[in-house]
This record gives sequence, structure tokens and C-alpha cells, in this order.
Amino acid sequence: MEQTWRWYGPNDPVSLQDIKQAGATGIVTALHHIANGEIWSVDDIQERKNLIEENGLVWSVVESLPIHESIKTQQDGFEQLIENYKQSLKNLAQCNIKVVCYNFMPVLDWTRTSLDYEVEDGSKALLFDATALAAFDLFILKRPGAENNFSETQIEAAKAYYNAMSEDDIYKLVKTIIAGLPGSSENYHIPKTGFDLSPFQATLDTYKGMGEDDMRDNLVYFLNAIMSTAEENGILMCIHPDDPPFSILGLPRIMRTKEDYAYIFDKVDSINNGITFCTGSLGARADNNLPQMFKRFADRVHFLHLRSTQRDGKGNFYEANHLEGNVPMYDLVKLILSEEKRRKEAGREDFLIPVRPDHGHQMLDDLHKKTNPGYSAIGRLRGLAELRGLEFGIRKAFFE
Ligand code: DNO
Ligand code: MN
Repeated sequence: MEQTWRWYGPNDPVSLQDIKQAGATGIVTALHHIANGEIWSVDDIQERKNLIEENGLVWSVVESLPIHESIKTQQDGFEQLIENYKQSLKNLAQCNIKVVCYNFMPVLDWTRTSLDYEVEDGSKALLFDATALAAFDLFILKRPGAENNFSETQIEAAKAYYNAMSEDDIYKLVKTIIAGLPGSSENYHIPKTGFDLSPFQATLDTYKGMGEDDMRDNLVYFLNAIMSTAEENGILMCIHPDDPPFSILGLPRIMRTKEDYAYIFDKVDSINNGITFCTGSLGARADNNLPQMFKRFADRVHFLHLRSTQRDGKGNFYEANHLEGNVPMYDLVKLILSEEKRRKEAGREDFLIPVRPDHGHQMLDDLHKKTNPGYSAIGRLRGLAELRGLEFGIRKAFFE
């Protein structure tokens, strides 16, 4: 496992030197200042790369080269946007950066309903509460047709939840859901008073009439359009699962299960069409058997996000410590090491898969600091250290 760390660039409160001390060798980053849809120039890429290398690290993975909404919906200008995307891929390859993570989630990137859920040790975790999301959808956003997406019981629960909310609770929830979590390319500004959700609803409306099949077709169209560029330039594309891996706000979400991955791998059968295996996202569904999924798609796994989720059986989950919760991390690390062994034996030089601790709790000193939700230093340091220890033990026991 190549130990990597997500860095949000020069404004990240966690510095490259901090990352070095955490023991990571690879950096996962993106040019967040370039608007979604614009070309990443060689100069811009090289400048960021130099900064990373001056600090004794390497830029291992791009996360994310974002997909413009118009590509997902195939609206105005999408062909040009795909051309721009291809040019960015070529420019990255020219700078020798060859692993590219992206996602195909409509409107919102990853979504939570609380950023400060206190777990028993006093640290804070990210939480997804289905009732809170329903309360937002039905009673705050008042999305037309929302009631069709919920059962009577869910609507009743959401109503009770909403009725118990203060103005502050409402503001906080709205902000958490739509202001954009770190790494999201679409952000909606939410003023403290008198916020207006109509621009957000207008974006949701651009998906009107689009079902899962349409969304899948548009993803396959995009992949077919870019795959020869990826192949010719040795770029490994890796799609991050939808997080959470089920439909929200009536939107079509299509990267949730093994069937979803099998479908796109079948339609676009290139090894460059790969997966960001995010155990926390996929693990939010009880019907995702992670070891089984990893085994099935092992050769397509070009990047890994390791973290755990604790489900409650009612559609809610929080982000558990890396070796706790529902994700069988021991089994997965063993499988990852087997896959690396296979690659090595097949003569591949780049047999190590980049892995990053995907999120961590806000804990210790970080509780008193301004941090990027999920991306504070100490929680991820703990996650990385635990994963490194697990790898060390498994390696000693089975691979030496
Ligand atoms: C969720 C996280 C997210 C993800 C973004 C970008 O599992 O890994 O931060 O990286 O959606 O793809
Ligand atoms: Mn992830």
C-alpha cells in the first residue's frame, strides 16, 4: 500500500510538512481553484507538483478531476466540456500524474447531515441521518414530489424531527447538506438569515425527467469518449462510489453496488476504466459485501479510500474509527496485499496501490481548531497509523 494523504492545497490547515510527519509519502490533491469544466494547464499542474516535491513528497493521485454537471445531464456545451476534460488528462500525463479519481454524483458530492456527531470517546464524527435528510427535503426545501420518495412512517418521523428544530438547527442542517463538503466542486452559499433555496432547486430541476438509465447512459457515453485518451496516456481513471450509495433528493445515483460497477466495466472494458474503492462509502449499505466486491474487481482498483462506517439498520450511519464499525478492514487489507503481490509477480513496477485514510474523527487539539470536516490532521493520523500497523502485521504473518 502506498500511503497517501489528501491535501487541499496551499490553504489547507494541514501542511505538507505535517503530512510528512504523519508518515504518508504520496499526496492526493486537485487544482481546486480552477473552475469545473476549465482545462488544467501544464503550467498550473507543474507548479503544484513542484510545491509537493519541494517538500519531499510526490503527487500520486488527482482527486478529483471533476465532471461538469452538463456532462452528467448532457446539456448545452457538454461535448466541448468532454474535450476540455481530455485535454486536462493529457496535460496531467505530460507531468507524469496518472491516477485520476472522479465521481458521477448528481448535484451534490458526498452528503452528511451532521459534522459534529459526538461518539462515546468525545471525538466528533460525520453522520448521515436519513430522517434529518427527509426533514430537509420535505419541509425545508419543500421539493415538489418529495413525498413520493418516502413512506408514511418516514414522513411522520421527518415531520416530528422538523417540528423540534430551532431556526439555528435548520440553518445548520441546510448548510451541512448543500454548502458543499470539502472537495465538492459545487458550493451553494447559505446566508445565516433569509436563505433562498431556489437556486439549489433550479439545479435539481436540471435532472427533471432523468432516471437511472439515462444517468448510466451519460456516464458510459463520457467513458467511451475519454477512454482512448486515458489509454494512450497511461491514465488510470477511478470512479468513486456515490456517497451515500443510494438515491437522495429524488436524484438518480448509479454507483452504489457491485452490479453498478459490473455494468460500466462491461460496457467500457478497459483496465484504465477503474474504481476508487471507498470502503466507507460502499460500506454504508448492508448488502454490499466488500471483500467479495474487492475480489471481483481487484484488477480495476487503482486507488483506495480506507475508512469504516457504523450503520444502525435504519438507513443511518456515522463514520466509525478505521478498525471499528461494519467494514471488515482486516479482510480487506489482506486482499489488498494479495492483489499487490499478484501485480508484482506479473512484473508490474507500479504494483503498490495508493491508499489514503479517508476521513478521521475530529479529536484532541483539532476539536479547538478550524478544520475541514472529515479532513482534520489528528483523526486521519490515527487512521493512517492504525492501517499501517494492520498492514505491517498482516505482511509479517502472511507475505514474508
Ligand atoms: C467520501 C470522500 C469524499 C470524496 C469526494 C471526491 O467518501 O472520499 O471526500 O473523496 O466525493 O470524490
Ligand atoms: Mn471516499
